[in-house]
Order: sequence, then C-alpha cells, then structure tokens
Amino acid sequence: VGMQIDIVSVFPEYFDVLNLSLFGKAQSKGLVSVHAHNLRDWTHDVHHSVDDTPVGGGAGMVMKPEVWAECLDDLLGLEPQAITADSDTATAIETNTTDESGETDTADNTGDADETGETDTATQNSTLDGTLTDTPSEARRQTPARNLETVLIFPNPSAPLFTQRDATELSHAKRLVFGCGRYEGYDARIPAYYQAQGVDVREYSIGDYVLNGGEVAVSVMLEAITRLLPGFMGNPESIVEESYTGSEALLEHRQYTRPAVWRGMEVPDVLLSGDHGKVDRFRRDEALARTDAIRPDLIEQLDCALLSKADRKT
Ligand code: 6GU
Repeated sequence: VGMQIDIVSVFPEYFDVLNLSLFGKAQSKGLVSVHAHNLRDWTHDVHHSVDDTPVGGGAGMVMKPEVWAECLDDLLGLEPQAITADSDTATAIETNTTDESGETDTADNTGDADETGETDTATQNSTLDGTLTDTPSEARRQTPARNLETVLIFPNPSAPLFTQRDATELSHAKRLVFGCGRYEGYDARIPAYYQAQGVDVREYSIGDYVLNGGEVAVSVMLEAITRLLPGFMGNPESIVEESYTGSEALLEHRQYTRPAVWRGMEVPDVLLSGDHGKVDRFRRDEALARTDAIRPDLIEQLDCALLSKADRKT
C-alpha cells in the first residue's frame, strides 16, 4: 500500500486537480491515496461555523479548536482527552492512545524508542500555551532518515520554512494529514493538543509572502513530497542532481540543448568538448558561482568539509 494522504479544508474542491496528471497516475498505480475532507462536515450548528473572533481582540477571525478536534480525532482514531495543567511540558501528560496494531500505548514525546524500534524524534516540540518550538537547524541536519508513521501538518506563514530536507523526511511517512487554516489563522492549541497526544505534528511556511489560506501551501508541500516516492517520477535520476538535494544545497548549473548556435547565441564550448572531467568542473564552478551571487544564504549554510580544493578556488 502507498502513502495515505488526508487533507482537511473548507475548500476541499481545490484539491480536485490531484486526480489529474502525474498525481492521478500515481493514485491509479497505488503509490498514494488522497482524500480531501470538508471541515464543515464536522460542525453541528446550522451555520456550519468554523471560526470565531480572536481572544484579546484584533482584526479577522480565528479557526475554532472544537470543530478541528472532532475532525482530527475522527481521522486519527483518537478519543477526546483533557490536558492536565500540572505538567510542566506536554511530554508529562499521560493518556492512552491506540496505535495501528490496536495495542494500548502511553503517548510520550521523550524521544526514546518504543517497542517497534522506531525512534520518536519529532523536530518540533509543543508547550502548554500552544507553541510548537523548532529544533535548531544544526541538530536537524544530523537527524538520520527514519520511517515515520502518521504526521500531522499545518501550513502556517509564521512557522519554520518548509525545505527539501523536510520533503525528503516526510516522503518516508506512511500517512500525512494536512490541516488547512483559512482566514487569519487557527487556535494555537490545535497543533499543541495533538502533539501532546503523541502525534508527530509539524507547522510549516512555504516562503516569505502572504497567501489567503493553507490550500496552496499544502499543494506545494504535497508535490515536493510525493515526487520523491519511488515510482512516482518517470526518470528517478532526474531527482538526484537537482538543487537543494542531498547533503549540499546549491543552485544547479544552467542547461543547454541543440543547436550549438541559436540566433547568434552560443552554447559554452566546454560542453561540446566531450571531456567529461572538464564538463563536470565547469558545471560545478557555475553552480558555486551562481549560488554565491543569487543565494549567498545557501553558501553560508554549506558544510565546508564537503568543498574540494578546486571548489574553494571558485
Ligand atoms: Cl503555509 N500559509 C499562508 N496562509 N501563507 C503563507 C504560507 C502558508 N507560507 C507562506 N505564506
């Protein structure tokens, strides 16, 4: 069975496009199975309301925790629990959750391995007021690949940036549940509550700009994650050399095809030389130079140990 993906949104029709093209093919091949749910299906009032005014005042509306919890409890197979205030962190909360095998297990976020030998190393942690804190990027860099079960993801413009590293990690999950916030956001206790229940919860922004809701952000993350699934892409090699992949995140060198001269513009000579060593060196130099010019922040993050003598000259 492939990866199971659930998306909760007040605009589930937005995700109808997932039945088309590459994604539709992946669904029919059984690599992924996607279900978009309407959050309003979990309301009980005649107006199907999902939001309320912000506590403390301010403009706009905030998505209510009750409706989200009814929906997410259903999707995750969890029973409602009251969070006890006497615990200094969410990790101390003792509550019974039912895992996939049907056994009762005590939820913990302490990072020790459970009976299945899998390690719980969630990269975001929660506090009782509903803050998910990010693990410093240095620690994250060293996190080894692991097989994730269910991950609950909330797009949020005020969260850590979603990167290729996150896409790679999440491509190993069995199940992804995305909760799309609309309007001015959602009650901060929603992600914090599920984290306290032992769920691996993430909040991500996709960039430094403002969108109206989480739907576009979810489709971006979903595409970045699912194209990494084995069998999803026609040509798996096209994945490995791309920008932002692997231990190094450099912008890619530029590409050319025939003709060698087009409207007076020439392809660089070295690419026509047939000397693979020279071609590799040319491309590597260009990748380094372009990254330095366009994205100096990526050069800052580079692990200097990975640079060769020839790289350093560039
Ligand atoms: Cl995840 N959501 C919204 N509403 N706006 C964004 C974003 C997410 N990432 C960047 N802008």
